[in-house]
Amino acid sequence: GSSQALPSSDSPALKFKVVAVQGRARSSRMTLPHFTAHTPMFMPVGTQGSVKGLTTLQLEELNCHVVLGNTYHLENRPGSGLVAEMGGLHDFINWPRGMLTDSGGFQMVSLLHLAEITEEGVTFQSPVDGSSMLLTPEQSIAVQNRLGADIIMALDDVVPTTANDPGRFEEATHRTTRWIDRCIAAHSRPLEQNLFGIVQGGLDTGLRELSMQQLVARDLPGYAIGGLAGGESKDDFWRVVSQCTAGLPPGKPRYVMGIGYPLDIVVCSALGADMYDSVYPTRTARFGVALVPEGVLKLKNAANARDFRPLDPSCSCMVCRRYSRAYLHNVVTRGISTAAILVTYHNVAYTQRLTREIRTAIEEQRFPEWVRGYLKTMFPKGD
Ligand code: PRF
Ligand code: ZN
Repeated sequence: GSSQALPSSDSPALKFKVVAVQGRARSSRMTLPHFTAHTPMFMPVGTQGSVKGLTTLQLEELNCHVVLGNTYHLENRPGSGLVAEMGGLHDFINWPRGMLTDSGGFQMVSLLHLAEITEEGVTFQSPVDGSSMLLTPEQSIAVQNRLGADIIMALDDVVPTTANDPGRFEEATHRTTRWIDRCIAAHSRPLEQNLFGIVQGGLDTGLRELSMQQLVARDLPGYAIGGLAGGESKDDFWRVVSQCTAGLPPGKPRYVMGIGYPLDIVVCSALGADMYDSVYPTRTARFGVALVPEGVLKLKNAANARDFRPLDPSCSCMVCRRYSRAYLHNVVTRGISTAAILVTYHNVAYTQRLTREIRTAIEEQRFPEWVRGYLKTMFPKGD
């Protein structure tokens, strides 16, 4: 309600100000060195330094506030040394707004077959030439300091939630805490870059609580909730997000890593989360799948061949204003490279509109009604 004081924080390189609260959901402004982002926000992923299918001019046109890069991939090619010589990631890719780099922690899971984890760090076998790269907390931060993103992520020990090994989750939780201290000590640009800690602990309430307490005690500019979106049940996922958003400081940004399904963005925002990233909207576009208010539209389906409507009649993006489903079906099924570009453009427009609507609904104190409308469109039969 309007009577309660709105939470905020003032870190050297990040000012966070909640501007409206409804229930546990909040809308906020996050001032970073390169841009003031509005949250809840979705950050498209440009693992290698560019969002596949989109130019940075298009990302600006789509009003994206922050894009993601990845330490492990960028260090492999072209290398943080070269990026630093080019003036840092912002200048290298010519993106004037916010950037966030992930630490490489997640690649322990996504590239598990190439990774070996010890107390020292993670050793990756290069998929390019077979050589090995040791990514320690110190190395990850040094690379991220050279890349120069507004937000950099701690190296965490990530265990897939589907692993059936309580001992391993406990080890990873404590190691993530030991590594955050090595990350903090290694961070050489705290006045220009914000180091976020990542809560781990799998699906265990006690481990999550411990991880949170230890990170919050370090008084970082922001916190991420890691280790989710890896195949756990929705009930487990929502329970852990709910526990973490309730336990993290109200005046600091909360980032749920790896979240990109529109429904998850809505639910996590209702639980008080602020930031999301995922390859889902852009990757699914390259498979010819468009995000629409009713769910997804598979452009390969023959039913689209004679459908003259736009992808989403309620979307005002460049693609929906200019092209029909019939045309998009044609370019998708024939594998024309424009297809991926057009569907990616729409899907990013969709996620940006979704988060903008969430923010506006919270600011206008009609978020519950907005959620009901959203669910009614996506699940018309009430299932
Ligand atoms: N840690 C890091 N990056 C991530 C995750 C994580 O836990 C996830 C969630 N599984 C996505 N990206 N460093
Ligand atoms: Zn559109």
